[in-house]
Amino acid sequence: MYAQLVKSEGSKSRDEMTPEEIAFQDRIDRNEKIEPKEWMPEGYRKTLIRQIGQHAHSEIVGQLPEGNWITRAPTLERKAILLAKVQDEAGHGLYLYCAAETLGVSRDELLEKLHSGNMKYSSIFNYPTLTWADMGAVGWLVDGAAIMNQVPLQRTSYGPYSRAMIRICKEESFHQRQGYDIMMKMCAGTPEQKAMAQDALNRFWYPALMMFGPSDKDSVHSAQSMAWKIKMNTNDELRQKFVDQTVPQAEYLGLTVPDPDLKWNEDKGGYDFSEPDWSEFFAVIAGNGPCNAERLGARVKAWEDGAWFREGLMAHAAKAEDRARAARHAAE
Ligand code: BYC
Repeated sequence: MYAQLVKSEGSKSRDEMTPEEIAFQDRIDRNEKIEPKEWMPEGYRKTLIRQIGQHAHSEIVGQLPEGNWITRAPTLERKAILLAKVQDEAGHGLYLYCAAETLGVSRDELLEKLHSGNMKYSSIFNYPTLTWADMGAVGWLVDGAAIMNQVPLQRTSYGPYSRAMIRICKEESFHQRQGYDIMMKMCAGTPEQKAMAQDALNRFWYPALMMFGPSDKDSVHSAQSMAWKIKMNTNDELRQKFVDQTVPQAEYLGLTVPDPDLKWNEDKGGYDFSEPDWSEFFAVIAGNGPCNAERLGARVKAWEDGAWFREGLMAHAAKAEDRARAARHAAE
């Protein structure tokens, strides 16, 4: 698959590379990590800023659909767990913004691009969370898909990104398990609770499949990103692994995956399944999903509401700096 992609989309061949680019590619091929101050092709730096930045934004925007349920969690224990999960996501966003900053872009620049609609975040967060069962489905499916994508990224070629992913993946597995635990409780509950769990699966199944990005034939960046080991797998490879892992989990819950064409394929050793509606995916990433305006509006409002605090911090830092300078002069 990788060879096919490289061929069809043509990342640079060795003949087209400069000596510096060849030396860089050789380091990647030897699985050496690239560190911030080292030489890198401009395209590598830009691709990383795009992917890490989008990933950071996804974590921060991803807090919103779940944050919505903190005040309505059914028990004190569920509330504490959900609160911890949503806080973890803020932490993930911050590690990732820091990793992006090592590439020479500031957090403010990245946020400005998010707020002006010039940078994306994961399509999944543009869907509403309508019931408590959605907290189960989000943890089980959305965090499950995120882990499937992020575990290989622990081996990504850029050192700061790879190290951030190691820590994030540890926390993501707790997130996935808490979601599945909610689903188990709902499915062992009343018929109404089980119906809520089924409804949540029905609504989140295809949006979760879309998280892996467009099918390989429509993926613009995969070939070059895989040659640079910024991405370790194609979108379709990870989507297939996710389906193969998740279907038995749905069966264990006694739920039905909303795909009449889902069928085990003995020859390929995996499930055949229906593709998501790609026109819906492209509409969502173009800004026209069910909750795009609400999500972006919430982030812009949070940024504007926090202006007084950022200004206060800067004023405090400037005063502290002035005092330190005066103390240094007095000591001389
Ligand atoms: N949503 O050439 P392609 C999480 C864009 S959430 C929006 O295949 P690439 C979490 C893509 O950016 C998960 N946009 O792109 C869980 C490109 O547009 P641009 C966040 C998408 O980059 C719970 C265009 O489509 N994870 O962690 O090679 C709570 C063509 O696509 C999506 C990451 O970000 C999408 N689903 O592959 C809180 C993981 N898919 O940029 C948080 C790191 C594609 O040219 N990212 N697009 O305008 C990746 O692994 C890759 O960037 C992707 C896409 C697999 C997502």
